[in-house]
Amino acid sequence: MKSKLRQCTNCLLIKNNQVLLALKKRGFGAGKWNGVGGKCQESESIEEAAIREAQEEIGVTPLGLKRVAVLDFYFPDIPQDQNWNQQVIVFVVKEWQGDPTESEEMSPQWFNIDQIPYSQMWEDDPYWMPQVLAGQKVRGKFTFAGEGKMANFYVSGVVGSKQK
Ligand code: 8OG
Repeated sequence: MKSKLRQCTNCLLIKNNQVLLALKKRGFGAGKWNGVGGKCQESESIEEAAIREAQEEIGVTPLGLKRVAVLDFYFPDIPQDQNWNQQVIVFVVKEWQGDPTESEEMSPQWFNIDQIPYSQMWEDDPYWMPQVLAGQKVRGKFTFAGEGKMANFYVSGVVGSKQK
């Protein structure tokens, strides 16, 4: 059964102890480093969406997608009709075609796995990305206050509140 939350993809390309992140140049999450991805369309599977988004954003075609995390995001302060709540499916990609290339939307760069720029990323990322990069699978749920401050989280059995 399909999740009731709108679904989005996020792909992390990995090679030689490095992960490819891209600086989002416009729209939701502008100014933040992130994996590549976006909203899944009605007509496509989540894997098809992940491949399309990687092609559109950095000119790369993933050849294998490993589903590593399912993350739910809730924004209770944002009116329901603005539809900010969503589920992000995170994939690790170790084989692809094409060289990562800048687009109008994203500017890609390789980072060592121990030098991820968490201070310039979504606030929830340090709570799940290290586990994913260590080869673990993660289930996460995050609640944001206002437009972007993480308030509460659940990550694979760990429940917490962010210190203000
Ligand atoms: O299509 P759009 O650019 O809005 O897609 C948003 C992208 O950002 C998509 O890849 C999913 C991803 N994303 C969120 N929230 C978070 C988050 O909290 N952390 C990370 N790393 N990615 C997120 O929408």
